Amino acid sequence: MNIGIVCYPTFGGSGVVATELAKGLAQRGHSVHILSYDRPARLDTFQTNISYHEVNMNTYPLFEYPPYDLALANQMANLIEYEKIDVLHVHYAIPHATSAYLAKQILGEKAAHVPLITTLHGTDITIVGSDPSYKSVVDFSINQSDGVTAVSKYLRDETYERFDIKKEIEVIPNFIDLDRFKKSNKNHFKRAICPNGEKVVVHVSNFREVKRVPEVVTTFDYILKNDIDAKLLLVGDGPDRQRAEQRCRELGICNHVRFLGKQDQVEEVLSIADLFLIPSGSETFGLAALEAMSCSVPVVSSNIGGLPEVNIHGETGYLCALDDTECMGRYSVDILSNPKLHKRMAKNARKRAEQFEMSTIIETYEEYYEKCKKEL
Ligand code: GMT
Repeated sequence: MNIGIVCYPTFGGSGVVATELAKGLAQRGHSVHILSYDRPARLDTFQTNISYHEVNMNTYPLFEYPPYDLALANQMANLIEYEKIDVLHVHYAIPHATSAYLAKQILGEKAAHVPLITTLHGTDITIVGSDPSYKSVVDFSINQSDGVTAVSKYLRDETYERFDIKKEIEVIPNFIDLDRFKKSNKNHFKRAICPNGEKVVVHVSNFREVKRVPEVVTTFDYILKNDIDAKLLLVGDGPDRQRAEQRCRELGICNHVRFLGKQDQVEEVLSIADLFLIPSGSETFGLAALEAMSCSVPVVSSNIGGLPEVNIHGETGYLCALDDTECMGRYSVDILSNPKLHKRMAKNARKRAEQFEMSTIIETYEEYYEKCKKEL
């Protein structure tokens, strides 16, 4: 098939999933065209059957807000007309599903055979999409899609709850490359960071408020106060970094915390991790948790959103009520101080990750594309 994939280029989950899907489809012989305003972070190597199309936007003095949605729709129409794509798959509803609808309207009959598939990822529904300033447009655009998928059961149910959706939403979960995300020997790295054999606690995110990074620091402080010699590695960057740094200073634990910034090879950091913390206030799936689990790292998380569909309480880690840093701290101490428990959970975490194996989920997308094409 000739497939158009539209996504955000950032380190955020939807861009990562879209790019990994594009790479997986290309490896299976499809031609893939990626459309975005910048090169996606995970599109880091040349692949013969992937073409990247950057959305060109000429600004004009009149525009206080350059109309990206229109430039995107224009380029989507070109993709359908000249690259002859068979399927247009957009990741994140805003504005991608709306621009895609417009592109199809522009082409009329010429685009009638091309299904528009929208994959919902999270904040496009739970936060931004539900904002009254976008809600009607999101509602309309989802209903105009020929196929709609959500990355978890939670997100599917939440979408039905918040919007007036007449379409059937198919749950196709996020996936993981088990060969890339596996525990590998990084002893030199571990020795450099933890010269005294300290335990390693890791958090990876885009440091948005919803990720509760200061709470990661508070939980880590509980771990230290309970006599666990440990280091906290924080991977990523974003709006809450300063608040997290401030929390370290207030607690006087800055010498135990390393801010590593954005990293391309997260699996290397995860390879030396003993525990992964993800106390998010909203999380429709939690791809970061799945990446950690695939590297055999037990997870302590909040019990909200799609996280319980990934992290199984008492098996792959523990779940705590939102904002309960004491509960997260207690469970973290349990795991870090009990080698037998740690070993069992690490093994279970990897086993659980195997259920989200990449090629199986990519096949599910292929079947879904075929189904949507047939139904047109
Ligand atoms: O988490 C973010 O801030 C990024 C966001 C995105 O849309 O790029 O991630 C969402 O999609 C990911 C991939 O499907 C999910 O794993 C994340 O749980 C979800 N984030 C939220 O719901 C906050």
